[in-house]
Amino acid sequence: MTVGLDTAQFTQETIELMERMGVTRASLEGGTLAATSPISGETLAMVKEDSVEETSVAIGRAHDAFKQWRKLPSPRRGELVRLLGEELRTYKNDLGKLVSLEAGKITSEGLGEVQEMIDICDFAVGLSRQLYGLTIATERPGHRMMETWHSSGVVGVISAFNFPVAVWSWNAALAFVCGDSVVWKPSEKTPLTALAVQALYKRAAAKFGEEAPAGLMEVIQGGRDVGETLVDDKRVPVISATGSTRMGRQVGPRVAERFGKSILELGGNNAAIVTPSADLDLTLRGVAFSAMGTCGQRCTTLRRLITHDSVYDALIPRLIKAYSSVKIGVPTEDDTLIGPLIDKDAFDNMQKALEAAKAAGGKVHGGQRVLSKEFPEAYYVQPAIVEMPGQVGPVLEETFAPILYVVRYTDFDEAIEIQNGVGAGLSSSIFTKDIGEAETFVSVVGSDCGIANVNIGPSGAEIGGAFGGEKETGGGREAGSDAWKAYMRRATNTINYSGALPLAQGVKFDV
Ligand code: UN1
Repeated sequence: MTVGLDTAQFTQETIELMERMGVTRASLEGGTLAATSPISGETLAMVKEDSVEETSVAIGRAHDAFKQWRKLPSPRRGELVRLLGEELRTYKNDLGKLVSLEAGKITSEGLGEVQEMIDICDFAVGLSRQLYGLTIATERPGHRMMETWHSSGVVGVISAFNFPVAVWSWNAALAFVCGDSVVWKPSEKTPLTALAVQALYKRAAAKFGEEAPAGLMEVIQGGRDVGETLVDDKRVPVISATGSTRMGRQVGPRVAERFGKSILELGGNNAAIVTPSADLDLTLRGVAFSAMGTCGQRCTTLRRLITHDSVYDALIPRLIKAYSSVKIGVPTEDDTLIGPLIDKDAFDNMQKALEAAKAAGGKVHGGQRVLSKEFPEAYYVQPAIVEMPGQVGPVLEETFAPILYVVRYTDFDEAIEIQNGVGAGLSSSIFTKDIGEAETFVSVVGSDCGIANVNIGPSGAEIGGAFGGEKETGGGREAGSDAWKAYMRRATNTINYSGALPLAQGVKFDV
C-alpha cells in the first residue's frame, strides 16, 4: 500500500486521461460542482452545473433530435452504437482508470465496467435488426393483425455513483437503437466519468455523420432540482432511474402522475443460502467477491448469508479469516481488493448499521476505519461480518457498505422464507449440490427476486439477461433479454384487405 499519495500528480493524471478522451480542460475548471476522488478525498475538478432552465432547454434539444432520429432505419441507428462500442474499446484503459479514480473501484472492476458497456453495445447492434413485432391471428376474414414497435421519445436516465457509466450504457445503447434520444443525469458524485462518456459519444457521432442529430445525447449535471426537472417533464415519456428505494419512492409516483413510464432499479438486500451439500471452497470464493467486492457498494452486493447449522462452523470462521486478510487500499495499486467507500456519509451509515446490529445481539468482526492517517479525507474500512441471532434490525435494510450479516437456518423452507423476508427483491443465490434444492430455489415457490442464481453469488450479472428486481427494487428491467420493449411503444394494427366490413365479436351495424 502506498503511504502518502502524490496528490498533485494524481490530479494531473486524471486531467490528462480525460483530455485524451476528448474532454476540454475548460469543462474541468471554474464550475460549482466539486468532483472529488474517494481515494484521497481531494478535489479533482470543478464541473459546471446546469440550471433548471438549461435542463429544460437540453430536454427540448433531445426532443427535437428524437423527431429526426426515429425516422432512420434501426439497423442504421445500430451503426452509431457500433461506433460508440469502438470508441469504448479504444479508450477502455483510460475510462476504466477514470472509473477507479472517481468511484474508487479496483483496476479490474473499473475495466470490467467499461467491458460491460462494450458488451451492451454489441448486444444493441444485433438488436437493431431484431426489434420484432408479432403477427396475430385475426377472427375477421380478409384482415391481418400485427404488432409494431415504435420509438418512444426522450429517455431520461438517472444513474448512481457505483456504476457511473455502465448503467448509462445499458439504457442509452438500447434507447439509441430503439430510436429514442437520451438525457442523462449522472450522480453528483461522479460527474467526470459522465463528461468522458459524453466526449466519447461525440467522437462516435462525428464518425457517424450528420444523421446523428445534435441533442441525441444530452448530459445534465447538478443536484436535485435538475433531476426533478427531468422527472417532471412531459416531453420525457420514459424515466430510467437507478438508486436507492427512497429515491424511487419519489421518482415513481411523480412520473406516474403525468402518465410517463418508469424503469426503476432500486435497492437490493441480497442473500445467499449455504446448504449442507455446498462446496465450501467455491462458496467461500463466491461469497468473498459478492460481499466485499466494490467495497460492498453494488446494488447486487451480498448482504445476508443464510447458513445451514451443519456447515456454519466449517465456513464462518474461514470466512472471517479471509475477511481479515484482504488487501485494502488505493484501488489502482496491484493486488488491492477493497478500495474506499465513496464518502463520509457512507462511512457514517456503515457505523450506524454496525451499532444497530450490536444492539440487536449481533457479534461484529471487522468494520473499523483503516488508513485514516495516510488518507484523513478518505474512508477505507475493514469489511465486516456480523453473526446475527436472526433476521432482525439492520439486516432487514440495505446499507451501502461491506457488511455481511450471517444468520443460521435448520430447515430449507425456513431458509427460503428468510431469503424472501425483506423489502427488496433484486438478487439472490443458493450454494448447493442438491438438485431438488437448486430447482426449488429458482422455481415459483423459491426466491422472489429478479435474479436467482445457483452456485454463484448474487452480484456480477452479465448484460445478456434482463437486469432488475421485484418489490422495493422497483420492478424495472434493463440490459438484455427483451428489456428493449420498455424503451418503445407498442401499436396494434388491423388491416382490412377484404373489400367487406365484417365487425369483430359478430357485431352488426348496417347503415
Ligand atoms: C448496480 O450495482 O447498480 O450485477 C449494478 C452486477 C453488475 C451491475 C450492478 N453487473 O453486479
